[in-house]
Amino acid sequence: MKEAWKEGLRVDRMEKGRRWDDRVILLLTLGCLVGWRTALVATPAAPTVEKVDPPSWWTGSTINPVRLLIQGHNLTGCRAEARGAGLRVVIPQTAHTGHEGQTGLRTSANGDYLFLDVTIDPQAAPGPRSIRITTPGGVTDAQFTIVAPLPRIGRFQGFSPDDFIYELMPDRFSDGDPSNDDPSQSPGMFDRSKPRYYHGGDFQGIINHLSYLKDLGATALWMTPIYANVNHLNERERYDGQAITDYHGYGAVDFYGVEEHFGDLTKLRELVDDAHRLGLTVIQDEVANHTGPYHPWVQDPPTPTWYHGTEAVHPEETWQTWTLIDPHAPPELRRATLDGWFLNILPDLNQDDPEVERYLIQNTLWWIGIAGFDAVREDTLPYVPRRFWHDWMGAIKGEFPRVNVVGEVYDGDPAMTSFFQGGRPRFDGLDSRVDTVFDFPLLYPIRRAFAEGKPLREAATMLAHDYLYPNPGLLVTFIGNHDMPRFMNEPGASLAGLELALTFIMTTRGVPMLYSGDEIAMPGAGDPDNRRDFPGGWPGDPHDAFEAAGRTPDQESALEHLRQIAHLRGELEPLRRGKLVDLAVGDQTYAYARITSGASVVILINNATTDVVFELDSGPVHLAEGTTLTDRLGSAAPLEVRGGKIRTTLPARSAGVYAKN
Ligand SMILES: [Ca+2]
Ligand SMILES: [Ca+2]
Ligand SMILES: [Ca+2]
Repeated sequence: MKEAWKEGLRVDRMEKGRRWDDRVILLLTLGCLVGWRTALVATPAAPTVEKVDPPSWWTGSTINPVRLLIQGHNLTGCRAEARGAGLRVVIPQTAHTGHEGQTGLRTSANGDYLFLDVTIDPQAAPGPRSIRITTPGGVTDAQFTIVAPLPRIGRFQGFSPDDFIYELMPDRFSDGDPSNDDPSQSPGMFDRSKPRYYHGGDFQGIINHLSYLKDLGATALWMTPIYANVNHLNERERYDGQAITDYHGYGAVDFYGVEEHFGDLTKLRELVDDAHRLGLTVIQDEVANHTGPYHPWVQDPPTPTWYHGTEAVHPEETWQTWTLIDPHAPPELRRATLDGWFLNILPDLNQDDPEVERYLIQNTLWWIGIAGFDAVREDTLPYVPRRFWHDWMGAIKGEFPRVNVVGEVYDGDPAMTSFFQGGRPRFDGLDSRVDTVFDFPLLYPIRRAFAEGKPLREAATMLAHDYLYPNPGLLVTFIGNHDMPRFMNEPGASLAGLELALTFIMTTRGVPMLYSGDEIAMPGAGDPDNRRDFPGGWPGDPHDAFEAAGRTPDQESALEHLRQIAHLRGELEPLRRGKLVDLAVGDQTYAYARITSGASVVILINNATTDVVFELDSGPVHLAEGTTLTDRLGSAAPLEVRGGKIRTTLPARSAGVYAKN
């Protein structure tokens, strides 16, 4: 009641203000007529609103009030009132460096940004609302929508070791809607002959092939970012003198927008819903470290400390990530790594500015809550202060307890990567609370052993470092991603080696991830050659690798192997949840088991170019004398426990995955 009374008063004041404005205009007009030309200078310009971030929020959220960042012009000294039931404007409480008008509302010094909190009544009916903004110069409305929360069943599920993640780049997977290949608001950026231009892949193309992913055995989908990218060529980042496009999505110009080359928010939600119907979870790729060089904030930041520096004056990224885990490093030594601009181009956000922190936290929750995502893949994790991740994770878990996060720590040293996995406080007293990271340290021995033919022992000895991680079982294992040459491009790579590498990540601990194209042994050097279009994803493609009939014998062999091992992993619980037990490690041999309370699976890998005899003590596997295990991949001879031993011969470059029938 009290608030309604206040709102009534505000309306009354506003109406008075408007009548006053009308009189000013009349006087000024008269003034002009009699030659008072200087009076025109005093005319306050009318306020305008161009954008409201976030544009919507749901009832019953842990975030209430919601902080709005309203972008427009001439907002200084404004009053604001919500119009429509269930929404109230409240004065933000946190400290802020901007101008504070007599109304208590804070704007940027130039009047282009207004920070506003709105409280959403838990009982509010979904639908559009507006916020009336009044200044001496006039009145305008900012649009905001109250939405109903998405039903939780089948959404916000997180991923687990039960999952197998398929990574794809939306622009390079499949073009399901040629009408968005060359959109009217961003023309001239589509050219399939240019590796750094848009190629036309989109959400519809992914929707069309969800059943392909399901058939492959994938249970989770990670798409590289779908934020809106700049609508013209990127002239700042050039290769061989040529401008590029930001088709990859890691240079957002609007964290609340969807890239129109891929589709719109409605189509994205259709994709997520369709994936959920098939039992696939969806992982959103997010970037909190930086924006694209053309983000409007770069020329007009909402606060003076929005970025680390300006386009003209800023630290350059020095990649000294060791300073971040060094207990002896003072903050000054870490600054260039935490605050630096990647490539000297990508504007580095300042998460120590409370408004930036609030913006980024709400942005993450908004995407999850509006689109129904299940998990987040977070880009460039080390380059953002750990205190931010701690707070950000707390907000995610508070709203969506099962949603989890995998962070990118692009480093081969487990002493580095493990530092960033949450679960325990580190020397700085902070627990990042980030659920997990990618297993880059295991990637390199996998590449060396299975592609180059170097000792497989390196992979086993890398796993010995698992003690460094709070939760090694949730590490995301992989044989390649969109940022490195393809597995098949390594010197010495072969189909047999690829299949062994896939067998290994599907049977060791962790959550296996596959980068689109590796299932058909796609070749490709570094970026951008590692981002070729998936064959068959475009109308008129000469071969359709989505269908068995369109695959070459090598493509079919690799894909069928992956399909078999992925489905076997789904069938045999120990491969997903079992304790990893090392049985024997040789230079080119590795024998291990995955053991649950009820079952064991034994995995033997021979990476040598000759046949090898395995003789193992069966004790650690708890198998009774006379037990027979058969190779569920179907090529090796059965194993029998005799005299407490398992003895078998494996042909060159082969593996067996043995379980009781
Ligand atoms: Ca398209
Ligand atoms: Ca765009
Ligand atoms: Ca940074």
